[in-house]
Amino acid sequence: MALDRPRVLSGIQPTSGSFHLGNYLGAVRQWVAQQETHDAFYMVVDLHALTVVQDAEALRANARIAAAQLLAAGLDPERCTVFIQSHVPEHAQLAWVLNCLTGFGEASRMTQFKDKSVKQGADRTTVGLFTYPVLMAADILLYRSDAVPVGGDQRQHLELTRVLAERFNARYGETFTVPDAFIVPETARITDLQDPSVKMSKSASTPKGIVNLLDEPRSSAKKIRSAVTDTDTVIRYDEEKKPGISNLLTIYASLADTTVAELEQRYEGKGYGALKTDLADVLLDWVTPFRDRTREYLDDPGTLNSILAQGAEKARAVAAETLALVYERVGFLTAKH
Ligand code: AQP
Repeated sequence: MALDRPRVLSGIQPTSGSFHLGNYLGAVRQWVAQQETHDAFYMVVDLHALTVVQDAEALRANARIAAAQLLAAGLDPERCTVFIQSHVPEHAQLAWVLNCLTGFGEASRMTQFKDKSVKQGADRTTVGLFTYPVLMAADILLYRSDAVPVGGDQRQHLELTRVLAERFNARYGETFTVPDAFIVPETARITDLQDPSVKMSKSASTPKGIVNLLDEPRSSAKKIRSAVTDTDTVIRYDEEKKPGISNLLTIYASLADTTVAELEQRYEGKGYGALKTDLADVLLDWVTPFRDRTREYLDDPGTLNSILAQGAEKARAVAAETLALVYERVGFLTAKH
């Protein structure tokens, strides 16, 4: 990996057995593209997953399944670094330092926390969920990432990361790179197939509203065919008036590597049924080999383990260097003192 390339880092939670279409189109697809142009670090964020109750065996299994899906999606360990967050202890160590730099009010304003904690109730909401964005800032700043490819729901967390980097730099001297969010506007928010006013999400979507990549492909195709649209008949992108059709056009354009404008032209005079049937087929053709490749990685734990061990080693080399500098800057006793 060329050293002069800008650096990217991003992560995905192993909170359910399968990624969904929003995770793939909003984030992972960009990761695959950026391994060609960037010095790229991608991780399965199991520390973040612990912010909600997890069964230990299920979490372990899901971390492997998540890593296998990243490889199946096209991440190549020769071109990027793929690792498991808990294999690099520096994430939690830097998070503590950043926690002590974050205002309580500042953290309280994170909308994702507010939404989730209201839904769960105060007693079931962990302090870990509250400080989740600070851990995310640590993830990013440890690698001095220039850019962070994420879906639109992470924009506020990225803003906090930038604020913390600038605050640390101002207080202790230039240490962190202030990263930019890399959000592809077209796919920043894939919506629920049954309620296109909300984002597709593993915690909030109904089973019919979410396409899980590892589900039986025919059942996913069926979900596309029964997606909620509107009473109009024209196939046109209009997020406000036609959110359901617009979501399907976004998914279609992205999976088929074409543009929404081209699809609008192609489907002029045709009904919603034709668009849905064709998109269901496109999804089927993409997701079937994806599932097979994921299965192959899971059936070969030796290879998967060795990819993740190598990834952790490469990640730690970078993370340890940053943490050592941070410890020195904040005034901890080190071997030098
Ligand atoms: N619907 C979406 N559209 C576009 N991007 C999305 N992402 C998630 N949902 C959409 C992006 O996927 C990446 C990994 O997400 P995550 O594992 O951190 O989980 P998340 O964002 O918490 O995903 P969910 O499904 O929304 O989980 P819950 O319901 O638990 O909150 C991120 O880059 C995210 O932006």
